Amino acid sequence: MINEGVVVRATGSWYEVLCDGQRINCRIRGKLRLKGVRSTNPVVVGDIVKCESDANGEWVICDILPRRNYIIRRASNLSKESHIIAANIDRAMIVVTLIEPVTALEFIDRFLITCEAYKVPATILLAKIDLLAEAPEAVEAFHQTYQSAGYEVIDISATEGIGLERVKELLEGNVTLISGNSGVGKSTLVGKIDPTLDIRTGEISESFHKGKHTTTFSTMYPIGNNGFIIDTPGIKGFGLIEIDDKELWHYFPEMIATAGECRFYNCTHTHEPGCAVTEAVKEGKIAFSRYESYLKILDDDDKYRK
Ligand SMILES: Nc1nc2c(ncn2[C@@H]2O[C@H](COP(=O)(O)OP(=O)(O)OP(=O)(O)O)[C@@H](O)[C@H]2O)c(=O)[nH]1
Ligand SMILES: [Mg+2]
Ligand SMILES: [Zn+2]
Repeated sequence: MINEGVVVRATGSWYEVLCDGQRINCRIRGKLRLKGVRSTNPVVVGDIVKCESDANGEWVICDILPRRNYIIRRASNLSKESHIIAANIDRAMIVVTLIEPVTALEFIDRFLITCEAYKVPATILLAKIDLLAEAPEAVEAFHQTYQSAGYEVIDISATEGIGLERVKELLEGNVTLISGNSGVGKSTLVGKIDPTLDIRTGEISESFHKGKHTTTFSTMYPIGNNGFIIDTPGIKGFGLIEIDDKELWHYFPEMIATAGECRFYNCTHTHEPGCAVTEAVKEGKIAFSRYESYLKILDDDDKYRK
């Protein structure tokens, strides 16, 4: 018997597949590991798979249907292997915090570049906004940076229930990936959106002000009437993969909007005279931190950085 379904939980050794409302625990066939993208995880949450039961009634995943899209990163700077965070998603929400912990802007930019490259709409959730009452300028500057780049930034506090209505609106009818550093409050948010879910959340370490990697496996939960939300383990670095230096600026929406005015059609927006992008940076129309990320990533052969 063969069933088709969506992978809703992936632990690396077994997979939970949702087939016609039924949850089936599956393993994967050895040879599946060899096919396709070289990645540390051959089957990921969001994958549409075929599974079959063997003579003993054990289920195995025997095929993965082509992915509509996915979010991929280099797993670490030492390894050449890639890690696919999730597949077949309608939107990625990157959860970021300005304190407890501090999310690096370059990390955000690398994540957004990957979303652009794989045509996944991205929304930024500025989380733990309750901790930022004393820092309205920092919040305003953050909004300015990313809204001028073309992204929606939603201020949220999962613990205080701020900003959740807009998040729920975006979730409706979609498969949404929730990603970000450890400890930014991804699982707390998912648990707040659907309090019937039993989701473990963690603390922030007192000495390092970082998360403790509480969520260890990616899980997709049904949400609202017709949506799904994917809670993922916190990630440290975001190494870019399959993104060419020459094309890098195509993944900055604000550069795309400006580059038509550059004097040279093949402008790299680094040193050329008559470059409209560098001009827009000088005028403050393009955020300096975004341009800085562009230059750093161009400079970084390995494309890996925190
Ligand atoms: N002040 C404040 N704290 C929050 C908020 N949301 C979450 N936290 C706290 O942040 C800590 C980490 O929350 P988690 O939801 O476990 O974070 P996570 O992003 O899922 O972390 P990983 O699973 O390790 O990736 C917990 O102590 C939460 O109580 C918020 O809106 N405001
Ligand atoms: Mg978590
Ligand atoms: Zn230019």
